[in-house]
Amino acid sequence: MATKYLNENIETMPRDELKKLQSERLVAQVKRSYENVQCFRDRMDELGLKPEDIHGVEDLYKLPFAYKKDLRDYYPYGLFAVPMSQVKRLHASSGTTGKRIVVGYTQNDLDMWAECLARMLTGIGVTKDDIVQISFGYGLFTGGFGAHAGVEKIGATVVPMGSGNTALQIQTMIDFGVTVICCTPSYAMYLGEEIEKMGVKNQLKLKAGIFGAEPWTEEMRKQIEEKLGIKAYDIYGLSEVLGPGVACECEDQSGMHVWEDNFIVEIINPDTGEVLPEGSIGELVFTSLTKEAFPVIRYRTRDICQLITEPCSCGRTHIKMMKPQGRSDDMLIIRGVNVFPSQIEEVLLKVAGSEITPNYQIIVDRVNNTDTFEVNVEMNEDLFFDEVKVIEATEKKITAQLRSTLGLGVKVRLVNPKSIERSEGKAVRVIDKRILN
Ligand code: DLL
Repeated sequence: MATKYLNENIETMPRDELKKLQSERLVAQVKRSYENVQCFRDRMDELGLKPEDIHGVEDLYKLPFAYKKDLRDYYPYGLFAVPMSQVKRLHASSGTTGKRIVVGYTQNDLDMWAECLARMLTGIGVTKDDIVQISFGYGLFTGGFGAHAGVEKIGATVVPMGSGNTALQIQTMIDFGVTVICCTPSYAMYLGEEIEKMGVKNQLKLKAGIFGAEPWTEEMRKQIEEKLGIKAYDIYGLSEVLGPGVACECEDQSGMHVWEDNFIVEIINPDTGEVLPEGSIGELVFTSLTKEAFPVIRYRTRDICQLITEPCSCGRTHIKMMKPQGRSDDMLIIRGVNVFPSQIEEVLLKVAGSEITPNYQIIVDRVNNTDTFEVNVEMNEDLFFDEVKVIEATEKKITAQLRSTLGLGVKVRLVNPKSIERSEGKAVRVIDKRILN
């Protein structure tokens, strides 16, 4: 089958032209950010840099980094580069200390986002004759609405299902003749298992799936493809840079093309900030070239990854990123939801500070291909000697608050005082038993 492009000129643009386009856009973006974003201007000034010093991609390394913490420090709109009257949409995600981070989009940003997704959909053979079920969460999370706009752009039929209610998800796929499914890879595995249990695989019309928002392995890809009888494609993105669609797989399934007309990607040493040579493993750093409302320059993703520069069989010239291998910070991704241990600690202390000790442990595992999430917390002596129903009520109180803060189901267990193993160095707060290779 011949490769299909949504925007052939851009997707197959020779690399030297692409670099020229990036350079022009970078110069303009730096100037706009300098003029409109105080934090960026201050950092440039500190380095003695002026927008005129940036002539193109070759000067990128001179620019200051941006961090997730900045989004918290300038919460909610301090990093926006346009007046709110031009911001058409807001999305949000977890921040490092529990405070949400907020990102905004102008109409042009939303159009660019839809195009990124539409390029992927077209590239993997999705057309207006397809029926696409979106089982990413809708709402402040970027997954649902992000994918939705791409599907609408190519004129396919969108089924805006949202997450949860597995039986209804499967019934919908069968009844509506769904041909493409979008969700997290762990949820795809779960759907596959339920479909097997129900014995309804032969009633499905699925041919492809688009999965992302959390790390997954080639082994998981194989299993999902088998269980659902589809081809499974990877999609990467993060709220700060866009949402899903910053990088997308093509038919070749050999890495995700970063849409380099909209983003510059670098790999750096996470400890020193030094830019690493082609092919190295390090931290992904993105610069958005066309984003208007919320531009980021040299944004440190904390995702550890490798880029591939070899030409792709699909003919696209845009660089590919491999599956991210992990993160250089303590962010956990549980059932697609970003969770920081500090968020959990904050809730524990706030709701039950007088009944518990500050010793807790987060245990994450993957059972039947679904992430499990438990928090064990030590009671203090007073609670320990109290009635069982008081202990249960405390457990319930913590569970409810954690659920509502994280937007994620969790099992909380109050354990005996001094029963959580003490460590000699840093406290081991997180036990992540999921094995990702
Ligand atoms: O997860 C956006 C998204 C939605 C991507 C739907 C793909 C599909 P955030 O909630 O801001 O945004 O989380 C971003 O999730 O820095 C990675 O650590 C991780 N991540 C996202 N996609 C992948 C992927 C969305 N394909 C964080 N593989 C990122 C591995 C991924 N990790």
